[in-house]
Amino acid sequence: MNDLPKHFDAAHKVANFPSIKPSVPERTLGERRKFRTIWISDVHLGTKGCNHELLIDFLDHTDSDTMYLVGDIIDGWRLKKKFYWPPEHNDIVWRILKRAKRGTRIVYIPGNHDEMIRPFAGMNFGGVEIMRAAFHDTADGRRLMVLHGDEFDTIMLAHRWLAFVGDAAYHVMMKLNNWVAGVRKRLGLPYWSISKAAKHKVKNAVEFISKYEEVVARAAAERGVDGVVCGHIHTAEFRDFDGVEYWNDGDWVEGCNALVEHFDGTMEILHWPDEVARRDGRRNDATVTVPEAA
Ligand SMILES: [Mn+2]
Repeated sequence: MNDLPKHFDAAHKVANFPSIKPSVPERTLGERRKFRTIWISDVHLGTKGCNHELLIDFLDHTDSDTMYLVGDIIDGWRLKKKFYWPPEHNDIVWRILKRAKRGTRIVYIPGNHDEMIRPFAGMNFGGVEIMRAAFHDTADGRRLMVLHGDEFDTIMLAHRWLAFVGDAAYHVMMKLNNWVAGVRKRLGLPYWSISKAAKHKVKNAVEFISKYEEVVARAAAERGVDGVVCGHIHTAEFRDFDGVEYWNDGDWVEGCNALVEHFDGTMEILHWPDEVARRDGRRNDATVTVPEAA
């Protein structure tokens, strides 16, 4: 109950946008990479698992005509248990609202962790359209169904409590993940996700993911669309099921991925830690070549 004033404080800060300034200032160095569409999901704001540093970096270096927030953006399940909301999480909300203000169409499709926002489907908050699912037409005329994806998660539908147990185990793993990431950072090693590595080694998890992808693609085929974009299972992937495209935009807890559509309709999964490494590499090359040129 002592957490209530803090809840109000966060809501108050968001409501007072844009008079407030983000704690991490927007980086406006260089050109933003422009895309027709960006999809991100499974940000899990309100948890320590959220990699806000990389997400802020992503938001400051990209732009798009349309941006889909494909669910589990805010982790209401975690927030209910323990209120955790560092200033950087406000900064992410601030940047999304700022995008809407600059003219990006923002569509927010709540997931299972932010299901408390689902009843607001059809409403618009500060330029953010809340929808239960969406249909996206690509520049080259493909029609994609966009949804979070928990709808296909039979384990969650049948045994909801199991999902909560899984959620607790998952957060123990995330704590370990953060610790390893911190140590690696201090040693100057690139970001690497322990849970992502573990998930790929666990046979059942791999089988589950594979089955999930097939079920989602089949549902899309039944709807007569060319493909589907979802999130939920924290595994960025593209698969082709007899001409039906399955795209998963990944997450910002483990992989730190975004799905983008270029202006010609080509789609690409961006692995942001790699993009940052490439950018830093180029920057180092530039500082090396300057004295040679002079
Ligand atoms: Mn989910």
